[in-house]
Amino acid sequence: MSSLDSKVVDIHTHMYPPAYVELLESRKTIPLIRRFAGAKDPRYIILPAEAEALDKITTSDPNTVPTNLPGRPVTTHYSSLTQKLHFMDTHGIDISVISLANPWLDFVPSETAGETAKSVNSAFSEMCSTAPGRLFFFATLPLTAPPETLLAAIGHIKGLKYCRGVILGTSGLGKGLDDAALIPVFRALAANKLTIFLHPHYGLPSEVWGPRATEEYGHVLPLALGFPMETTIAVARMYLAGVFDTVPDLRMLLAHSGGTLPFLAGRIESCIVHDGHLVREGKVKSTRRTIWQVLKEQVYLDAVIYSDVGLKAAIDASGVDRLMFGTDHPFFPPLNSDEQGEWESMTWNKESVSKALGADSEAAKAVMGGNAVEVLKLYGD
Ligand code: 5CU
Repeated sequence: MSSLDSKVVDIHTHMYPPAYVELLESRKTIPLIRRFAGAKDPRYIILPAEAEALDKITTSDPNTVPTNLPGRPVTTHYSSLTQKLHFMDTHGIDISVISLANPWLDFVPSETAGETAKSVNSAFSEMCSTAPGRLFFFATLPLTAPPETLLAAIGHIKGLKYCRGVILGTSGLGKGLDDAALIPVFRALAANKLTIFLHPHYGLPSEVWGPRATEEYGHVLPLALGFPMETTIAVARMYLAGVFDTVPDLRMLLAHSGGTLPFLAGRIESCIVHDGHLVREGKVKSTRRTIWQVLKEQVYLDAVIYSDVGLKAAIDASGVDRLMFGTDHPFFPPLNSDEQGEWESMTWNKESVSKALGADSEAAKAVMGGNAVEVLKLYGD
């Protein structure tokens, strides 16, 4: 294990409690988990393009075993705590802040969302208590539930010892994160010092990828481009709606180094300052906080960007004290080597930190874990 001042912390790492897997297995529409004859692992199917591929298989000859199964394999890495700890040990990770993966509880009916959230969050709490000091978690909110149930869920998680925030998608209550109806939720999270880990799921509409994407380009376009654009758009909308000023104590950790925000913040600023409509409405005052300021005051970025080029942009935008290492485990397993060994998806991100900041520099240590320990208070057992 590393010494106290140089812990390695993975803040972007997902777990699927068994009850959540059962829920997905019981479903007929995405998101769902489905077994296919002849395939070793069940498949987790979540993206609209994968649903199309699933439809094709369902309507094809049942005696033909499909070569290209939709979705991704559900390996033991999804639900096994032993496996998570093994992954951490293999890669020298001291602490993981685990979270449910997309699409969380976005599909759960309103009537059962509150109870489902309670059971998922209790399962996370229980998992963390079995490895004290090594596991903390971001809880899940029942966004489809009535407002009072949603606020009660925050009351529940704030009392959970290992909970450090919530993982949130971009759909909010159905109208996105610039929806005024979400302000009480943001206020309650901020008041309880619960950081929002903002994570994409919905990407961009399938038409954007063109007619060749499903057959020929795998998951590359929705994952590499759709996810980051979704995050970028969600945060830009929050900024334009004044959410960060309305809830100044709100703290958000953005997945995938903030999507493309570090790269596009300048363009967003220029478009605001040159927008005649906004200027006439008095929304471009000299006292306003720029998006650059918000990035440095209320936003943290993960370091899941796989290259020092993107990482340097993220550091320039938010500051080296606001970047936090992550792996995205159990996604992106190695395809040509043993899954129990090293994962490139981990080593690429780690090497990017060394390349951007110098191996073993104080700044690199901060990004690899020090920032997360301090910001998310990952101490005590
Ligand atoms: O491979 C994928 O689809 C994903 C996903 O759905 N969520 C995530 O966090 N990473 C990769």
